Amino acid sequence: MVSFPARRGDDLTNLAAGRPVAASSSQLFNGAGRAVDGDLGTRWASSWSDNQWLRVDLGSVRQVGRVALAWEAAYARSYRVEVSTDGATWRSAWSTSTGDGGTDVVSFAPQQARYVRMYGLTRGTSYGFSLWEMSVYAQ
Ligand SMILES: [Ca+2]
Repeated sequence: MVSFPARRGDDLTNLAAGRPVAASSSQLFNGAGRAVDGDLGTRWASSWSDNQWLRVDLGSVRQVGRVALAWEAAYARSYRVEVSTDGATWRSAWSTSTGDGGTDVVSFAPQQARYVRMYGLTRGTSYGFSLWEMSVYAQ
């Protein structure tokens, strides 16, 4: 887990809360929307294969500088946090190949983006990728 303490005056609004989401795959009863419903008891889960993603649409281009990912037991070993202004061209804002589950709070140089996605490259278990919640912040 990597964490950066917030400072007084920081905007702590979760830009992903309740926003439209899409995923490369979802399990029945564990749809993509469950990763942004603000409930740490509901989750998104992908099919049981590598290279799966979950994308949130912030609604407009915003400053994005921090993403929190609360992994269920089915975590990602390697994944990227990617951002896009148009949903078509993506750039990596942060990545790891040593993911160990739990909650990852990742910070990076703030950038302008409308879409943010978790791109799971390899799984930590034989199951899929599963997130209780993914939240996005300006900084
Ligand atoms: Ca949830």
